[in-house]
Amino acid sequence: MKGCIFDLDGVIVDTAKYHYLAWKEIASELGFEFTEKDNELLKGVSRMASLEILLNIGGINVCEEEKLKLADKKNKIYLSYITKMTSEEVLPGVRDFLEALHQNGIQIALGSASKNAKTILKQVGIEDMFDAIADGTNVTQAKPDPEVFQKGAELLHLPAEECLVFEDAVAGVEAAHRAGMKCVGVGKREILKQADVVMADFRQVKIENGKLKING
Ligand code: B16
Ligand code: MG
Repeated sequence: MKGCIFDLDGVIVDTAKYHYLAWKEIASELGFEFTEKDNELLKGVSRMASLEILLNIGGINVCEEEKLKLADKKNKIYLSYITKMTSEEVLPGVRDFLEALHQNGIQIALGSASKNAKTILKQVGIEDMFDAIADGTNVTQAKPDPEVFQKGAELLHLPAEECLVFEDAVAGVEAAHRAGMKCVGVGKREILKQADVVMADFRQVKIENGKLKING
């Protein structure tokens, strides 16, 4: 393994709560309730696909122009939250693990659907730890399509079999496998059934003698 590719939301930071607050505000303006359970459906899904799901939940039809306006409005609300994030919001064990990878000469890439990925990494102070960024700005196909992880490997100049993916979403695990990469699920085994190994968080992983050791 020469490279690690990380999903962002749910793996490095918990931005799902900010996506939720922003979509909830949009739903409320449109006159319906959007619950935390509904929000689970949006994890790892692109912004426009998320909006389609939201409108479907509310049983609302709007024209394409209005959809773009709503997505833009949601993003402005979301940005108002993420621009207040602090370095303390990097999830437990992540920073130490990124440093360990760096010390062991293992390359690091991001593989996220978000168009705000760089803003978030910068905001929490870990942007410099990434050798490459594949995100919603340089990838068009959403997970479970493998494009985002293929792009990450390409930017690291590594073949797929040399890369390991860290993902919290079922669609992300599938995307990693379709890219020909092994995948560590971050979260619950009951949900991430297809992952090669599952761990609760990054306090469960270390590097010993150049090899990854996971207490899954
Ligand atoms: P944006 P990930 C995903 O991030 C989120 O899980 C998903 O809820 C969001 O809609 C998507 O990014 C797009 O985000 O509106 O910032 O472009 O898990 O792929 O890192
Ligand atoms: Mg995620």
